[in-house]
Amino acid sequence: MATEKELLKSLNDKQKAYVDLKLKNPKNGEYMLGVFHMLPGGDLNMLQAAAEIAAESSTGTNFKVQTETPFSREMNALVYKLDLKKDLVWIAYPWRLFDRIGNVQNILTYIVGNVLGMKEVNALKLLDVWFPPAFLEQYDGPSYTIDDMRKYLDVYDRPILGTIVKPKMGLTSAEYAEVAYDFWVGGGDFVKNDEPQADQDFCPYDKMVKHVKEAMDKAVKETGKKKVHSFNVSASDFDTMIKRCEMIISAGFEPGSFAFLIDGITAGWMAVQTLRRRYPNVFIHFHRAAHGAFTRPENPFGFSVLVLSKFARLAGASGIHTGTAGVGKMAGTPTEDITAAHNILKFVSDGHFFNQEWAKVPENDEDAIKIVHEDEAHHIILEDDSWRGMKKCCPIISGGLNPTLLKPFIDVMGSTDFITTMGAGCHAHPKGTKSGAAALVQSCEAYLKGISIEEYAKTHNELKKAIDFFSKKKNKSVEQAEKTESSS
Ligand code: CAP
Ligand code: MG
Ligand code: MG
Repeated sequence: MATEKELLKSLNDKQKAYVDLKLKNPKNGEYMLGVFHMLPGGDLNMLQAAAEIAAESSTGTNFKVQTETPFSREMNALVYKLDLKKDLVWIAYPWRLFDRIGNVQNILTYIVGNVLGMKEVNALKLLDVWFPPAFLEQYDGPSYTIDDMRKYLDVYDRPILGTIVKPKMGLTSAEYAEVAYDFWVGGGDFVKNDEPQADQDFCPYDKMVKHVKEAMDKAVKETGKKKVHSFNVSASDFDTMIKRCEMIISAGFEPGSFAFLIDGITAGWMAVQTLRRRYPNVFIHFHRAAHGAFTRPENPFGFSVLVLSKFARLAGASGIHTGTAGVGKMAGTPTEDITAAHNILKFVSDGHFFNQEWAKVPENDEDAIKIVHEDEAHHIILEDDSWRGMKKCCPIISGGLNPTLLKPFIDVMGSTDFITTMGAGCHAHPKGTKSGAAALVQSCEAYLKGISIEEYAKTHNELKKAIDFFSKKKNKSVEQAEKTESSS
């Protein structure tokens, strides 16, 4: 294996300008940092390929150009570390490169844009990122958080229990609202549209909103409990997205009783940040459909669930789906999904390569440091009421969960500070949605009492039926996947 010295000697003039393996203190505040798994393409070695990536993701192109200036060179991204055994590359990005009004779309266009298509690499996956404190100040971060939702629902010290209405599509607006009503009266807190819900002729958006309002009013009256509905406001264009938001607000939902769901990958980061900036008092629910194209472990190009989740917090999502750590139906591993969940929840947390502080906490501020390290505060309010930290973004845990899997997931997560949304896990219950919701509530009660669900099911029939049904009929495709995984 070539030494760093030999690798350095192999660089051409242009590549040399994008490498500094002696970069003093990359965490000096000038750089956003990234770590990639990378395999060089063509006949390039690791350092040559990494330099090409740093060039393309900052100021360069495939040749050194005559039009460079001393200042443009200061904006060069720099390869500052290599791990040749693990095929890892560390790159420092002068963050003045980025759109200064806090623009996530712009950053991703640089660091996982063209570079994913370059012939100079045979693999390029962004595994972790680090944001310097002053950089964080440019970004909104979440405004309305799960803490606000807990206050509204009066639900503490347990997950917020939710569902996705199923079938995924095909119900009329009245039928849709009926399912939501059944879940709420069954004891559930939170109902979401599924990620493709929009304005379909069999379920017109305005009628869906109207029927959900009636269903919610009825459920709140009957249960005496507040309820929340997360409406998918993703649309073909911003005007339509905003129109849908305004339709919900003018339908008379009280603040706190509704969230805006956005398909952040397919609708885009501009949509996420538009919603955050226009509706700071609404829970912005980031659904990540299509993230697998970038994040699946077997995909050599893209970025990790951790990276996606950190940028979602930066963009101001109140919550994002972070995966069930292999407990549910989607591909995902505990390390990846749980690291992501902790990184968006906590104030200070370890990533795969970086320990991220989501705030500028001056060394001498003993009180602030005490709050941060003691109660994992997610924001510090200064005397002048300005934020000095980025609030939490909550994990939304979905994908193939059912009441028998709630505790196994909590055990892996190590916290109940999340929203869970179970679709089939509720509506496939042999006794229907209301019982499915009751079974979810009972499985949560059992957890909180420290009783096994089997024990609790002896006196809770809906849970018993759920255990009989879901334990036996484990999702065939998951079983198959597990079999192939274990045999490979
Ligand atoms: C779950 C779900 C969610 C996925 C998203 C679905 O339904 O509504 O969109 O969970 O995956 O459409 O599959 P089920 P993730 O509860 O019936 O599985 O949370 O991993 O982003
Ligand atoms: Mg700020
Ligand atoms: Mg869905």
